[in-house]
Amino acid sequence: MNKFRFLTSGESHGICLNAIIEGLPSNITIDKAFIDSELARRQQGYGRGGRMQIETDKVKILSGVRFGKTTGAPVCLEIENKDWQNWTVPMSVEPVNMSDPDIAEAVGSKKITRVRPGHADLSGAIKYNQDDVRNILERSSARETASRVAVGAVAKCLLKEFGITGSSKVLQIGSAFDEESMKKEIDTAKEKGDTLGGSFEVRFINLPVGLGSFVNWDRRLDGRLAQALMSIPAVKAVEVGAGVQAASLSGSNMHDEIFYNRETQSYYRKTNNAGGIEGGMTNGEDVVLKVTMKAIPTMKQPLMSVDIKTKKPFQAHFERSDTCAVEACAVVGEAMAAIILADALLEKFGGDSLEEIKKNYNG
Ligand code: EPS
Repeated sequence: MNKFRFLTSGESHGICLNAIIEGLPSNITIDKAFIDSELARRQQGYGRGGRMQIETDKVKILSGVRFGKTTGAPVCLEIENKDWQNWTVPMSVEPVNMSDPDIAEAVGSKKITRVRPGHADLSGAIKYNQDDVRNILERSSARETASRVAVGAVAKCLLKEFGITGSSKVLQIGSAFDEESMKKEIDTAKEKGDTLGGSFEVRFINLPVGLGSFVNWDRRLDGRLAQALMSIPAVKAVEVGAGVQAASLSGSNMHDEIFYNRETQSYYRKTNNAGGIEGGMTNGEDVVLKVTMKAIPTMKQPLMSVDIKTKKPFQAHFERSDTCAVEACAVVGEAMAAIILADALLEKFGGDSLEEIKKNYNG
């Protein structure tokens, strides 16, 4: 069982987003302002759309924290959807009176039957037996990643107690590799009603040796990180260290030679093609991950698809969207990596209070 586990709930245009975290030890300092600043980072980035102008994501901590510190009880987080005010009728939890023409119009205008290629719409509608794709996209929307960033920020509060910190940077947008040409590509895509993907790096530093394990497949840290990062909507590839380049590197070029520093009494490497993970365990070097995100499937200039009601060809549905959300995705990537590293840290040094974990860690 995961030591640090969480569940999220909430729809993109529902009342709010939630998360419950379980397994947090007591006495961890939880900084609400820090969680909010992480949520604000997720909302930023060149090429975001109209929704981000409506929302100012802020966390409400509902349980598990007292006087700024965890008590060991589950931590419940809530993020309000400001846009909910505009969706009270079409997203009503209670049944609505469809014989009222105003209500029928409000609900009908938000009904979606023109599925978007590349999104969860069609498979989701078939799987959950829905004739209104709204019931699929409300939950499959990347809005859900706001919850994950809040949970990731809590995981970072735990990691910070051990000097472990994370960061990310955008590497590529479309075919552009520097900021100016990235912005230009986003502007051009926006003009055309198109969208763009890209890639980013996530890096964590100051990790102790031995998080994760080689003894069974599901304990390998690289596998766990890859799963967590692949679970972010629109992510199509995750690489560790040299990643796909490893295919063309010979053994002597790939592997990082090992040295010993007598002063600090620790092993080190001068290169990091392993990305900080050997044998499914941290080796003490930076954990370096590269994540590739596809272009967002909601497009102003939509692709051809089929209306699931009439089965006739139609252009896919467009409400509004981001042109590019790679910068936001990088913040979500940091959060997911932080969650896995917090889980692996608790697994190795586990205890019920911060003091107990520190004792094990220092040992
Ligand atoms: C998002 C909120 C969504 C989208 C976007 C991400 O809000 P809305 O649907 O109201 O515009 O802007 O999600 C997608 C485009 C998608 O395809 O999932 C957010 O909060 O990041």
